[in-house]
Amino acid sequence: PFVVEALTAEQIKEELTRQYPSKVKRKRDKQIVLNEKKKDESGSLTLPVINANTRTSPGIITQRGCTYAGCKGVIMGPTRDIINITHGPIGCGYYSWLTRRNQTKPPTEEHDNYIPYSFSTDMQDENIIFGGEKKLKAAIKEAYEMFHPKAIAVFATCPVGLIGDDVHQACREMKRELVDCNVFAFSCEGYKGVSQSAGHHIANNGVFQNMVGNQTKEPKGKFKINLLGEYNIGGDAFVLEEMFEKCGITLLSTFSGNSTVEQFEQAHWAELNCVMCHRSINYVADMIEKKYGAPWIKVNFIGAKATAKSLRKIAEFFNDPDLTERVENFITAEYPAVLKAQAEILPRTEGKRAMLFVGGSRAHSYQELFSEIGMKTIAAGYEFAHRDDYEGRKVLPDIKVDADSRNIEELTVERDEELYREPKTNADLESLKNRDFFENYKGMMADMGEKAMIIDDVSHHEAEKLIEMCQPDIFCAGIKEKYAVQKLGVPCKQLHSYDYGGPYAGFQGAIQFYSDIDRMVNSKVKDMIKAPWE
Ligand code: CFM
Ligand code: HCA
Repeated sequence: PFVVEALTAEQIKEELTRQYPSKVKRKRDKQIVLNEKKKDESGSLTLPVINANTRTSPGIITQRGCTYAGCKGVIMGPTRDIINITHGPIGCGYYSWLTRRNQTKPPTEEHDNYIPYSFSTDMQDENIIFGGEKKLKAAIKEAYEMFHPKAIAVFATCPVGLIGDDVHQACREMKRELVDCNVFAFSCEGYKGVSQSAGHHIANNGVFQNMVGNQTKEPKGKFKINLLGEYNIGGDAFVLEEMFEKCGITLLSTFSGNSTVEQFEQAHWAELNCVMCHRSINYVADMIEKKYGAPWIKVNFIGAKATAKSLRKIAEFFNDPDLTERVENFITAEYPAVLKAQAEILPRTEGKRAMLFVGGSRAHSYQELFSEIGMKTIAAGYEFAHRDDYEGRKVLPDIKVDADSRNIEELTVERDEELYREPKTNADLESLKNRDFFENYKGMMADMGEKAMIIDDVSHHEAEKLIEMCQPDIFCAGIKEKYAVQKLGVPCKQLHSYDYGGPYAGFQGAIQFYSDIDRMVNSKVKDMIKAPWE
């Protein structure tokens, strides 16, 4: 009944894949599931199994990006004072230049800001035929001589992998030559893996291996944390930085919104890691825990309730009366404005229905913001998440602190298998018990309604069908979907870039989001115009 009156959820699911060839249909059927929660014999809840993080069938129009995008764009993109050089033809560097809305602070005496620049080796035919390592080394040298950065990172694109340039060797040589500059490379060729997700893993391994731990002097401050998986889209991280400061929490580093080399290098001094976007950064959280001992908790600063809960979780971890008081004071000061905004907006938004098809994290985290203004998410899915983002993590992985980014596909599969394994040994059970206090990472399914539709790697065709059949009040996606959705008469909110709006994090961000959504779902403009093709 929450989908459409006339069709059952099962019928809608059938309709989405009806036109596919049988092999594709069989595959898609495992990636489109109705959220049916069942109790097993022991009384514990079981969730449906979803097929995720598998290759998109050729011919399907997917929302996904490539491994280079995940490494260079997502994880390393928001860093301020690393010179990020794309080793490849100019298009890869050009089209990843300032396309994600991660904001940064302007340059200071201590920290340069290279965000406005696009660095590329601009490979030509000659480099493809005779090799591009010489050109890469010259580019590193040129960048160093012009800017004297603390670090230079090199990103391999598809042709680099195909012709076999050794980017790591080139960087090792340049690091020796340049002495006071950290130079390292990522084998993040676009074709590796099945989506941008492989790029996150490669980037995490590289940051951990080349930067984390380099600062041997303990930084000052009380209640030291890192914020992992926050990329400062639309200024979100600025809101959170201010929030932590007001609460007396020392933020050592953010991975990687508005971040600096210095922040990465001191991250191992944190007492607690707070993970926002689990999908993109969980590898760093696990590696820090394993090597340096600091535990991690899942936090969410999207949504007012979630913000209050996450702040309290941090205070609970440190268990200090002063900190608890400051956190409570902060919540008390900020919450009335949130409640006021909700009371004003809710009568206009209550009962409206949303669909969220975004990335590997926001399709879940934004559902709570919608629910705060009475809106229900009737269908959702990630572009490139793994099973744990849907079903939750079952055990702690016994990970190797392994930075060999060349075996990334194998590593990722191995790790995923470990995460969904049912706890078997005493050590598994023990580690889960310890985790209970932190509320182990739970995925999207546990929070979604009965029989809500969950679709991994939704295709353009399926999205269009869903909209036609269900007529949601709002569809959340990215720039590639936006105008196709709007042509179908449904407003589309971009949850990647926030449609040039935001910030949406924390209490102030929640208020901003309620008001933007209210404006969109209650707009009368569609009734006033007729499309030229009608
Ligand atoms: Fe994490 Fe992200 Fe997301 Fe992501 Fe992305 Fe992004 Fe996203 Mo676009 S890191 S998974 S790879 S929250 S760039 S800031 S908006 S798809 S949902
Ligand atoms: C990426 C970046 C992206 C794309 C957004 C979009 C982002 O996947 O490489 O499709 O609108 O957030 O900028 O996810």
